Amino acid sequence: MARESTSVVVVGAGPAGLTVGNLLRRCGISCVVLERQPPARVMGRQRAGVVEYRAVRMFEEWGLADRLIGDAPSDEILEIRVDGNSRLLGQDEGNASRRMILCPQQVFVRRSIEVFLAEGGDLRFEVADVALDGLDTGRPAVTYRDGAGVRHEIDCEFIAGCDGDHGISRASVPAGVLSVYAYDHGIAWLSVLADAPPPQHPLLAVSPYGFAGHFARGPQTSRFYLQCGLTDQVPDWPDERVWQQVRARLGAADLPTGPITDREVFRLRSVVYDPMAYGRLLLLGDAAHIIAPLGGKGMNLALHDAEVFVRAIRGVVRDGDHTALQSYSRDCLRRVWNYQEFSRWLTETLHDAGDDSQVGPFRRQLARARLDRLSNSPSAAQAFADLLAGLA
Ligand code: RFL
Repeated sequence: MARESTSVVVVGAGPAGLTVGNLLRRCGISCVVLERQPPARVMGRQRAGVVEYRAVRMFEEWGLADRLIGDAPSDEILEIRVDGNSRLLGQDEGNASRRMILCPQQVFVRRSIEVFLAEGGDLRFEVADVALDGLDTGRPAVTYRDGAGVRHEIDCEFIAGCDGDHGISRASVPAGVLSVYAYDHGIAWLSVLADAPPPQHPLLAVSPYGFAGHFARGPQTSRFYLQCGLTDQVPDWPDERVWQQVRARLGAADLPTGPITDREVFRLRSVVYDPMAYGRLLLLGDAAHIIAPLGGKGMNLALHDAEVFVRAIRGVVRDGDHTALQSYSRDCLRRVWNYQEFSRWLTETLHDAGDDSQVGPFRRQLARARLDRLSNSPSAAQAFADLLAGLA
């Protein structure tokens, strides 16, 4: 057994873990990042596509914005299309600086890894059998087996559990410690990745056939989301049906199509674990909460948790001040619940306003009134833009 020691062991090299690693290095605090997958797998995962304005400002403050998201295209306009009629949100002066950075998650992750390694960061891929010990003691430890089968033990002051929804970190917390708030939205989506031109602006569409979304994932790559039946499976959605429904729901009969490279069906769900900590283990990102995709907040919450975590650890390690550590969970959860509410509001509005077979005509009209308010009331539009930017 190889034994070593560091200040923080970070479990998982997704957006949360890599951001923790990069910010800790800027504070001069030692850390080791452990990742179960090989580099190609981690850098190839196509998921989120938008870095919110709040996170852009955060990276600017840490001197990392140029290297992580500097040349990514940006947009300050969101299009909501209702029955084929376009409404552009965020055009007025006040919002122009609050741009959304259109940076695919895999690009953000690749750049985060490059920055971390270039600055001498310790990132170990393909670790197996990760286990966390002594979480309720002052000196916890993480054990794992490397690619050659050698067992390692790293003792540390803190563990950052950044290993996603199915990781080992949250599973290491004794039963009954965490309260679980789970919600099934009763909605399923087909997610399609295609080599097809991206939309002019991020696009959300309401139609009698159900919700559709169209987002950029690269210069010639698009992600489409289509509301589908709760029991649908991927084989229910051959290419022809996908494109027919995309065109009908977007009200764009001549929308260019392209080869579909990935397709999956999933149910919209939201979960929050409280508190986001147990002893010396702190949970971050998807390990602590899952949020429904509308609003684009999953990756952005992971980035927020990472900064709150690093400021808390810096307080303890550099200044012996435990104040921020004690309020870590509370500080993160305030934003988590704020975004859960925003995401739920947007999910309900965009689905209820379209196909009313589930919710009935009264709820459909309410949802349409909310969408009208976004177009007609500058203060409602401003509140929406603030939430989208992460400033509310
Ligand atoms: P991640 O990205 O899941 O990273 C966790 C990492 O931990 C590793 N791991 C382990 N490593 C060591 N030992 C173990 N025992 C381990 N177990 C797991 C994993 O290999 C992985 O590398 O979590 P993190 O960092 O918290 O980041 C969260 C975000 O990835 C997630 O919230 C977003 O992708 C959610 N999401 C979206 N978020 C947005 O903000 N905007 C979007 O438009 C958006 N679209 C999406 C999404 C998520 C999706 N899926 C499938 C989950 C679209 C999709 C399709």
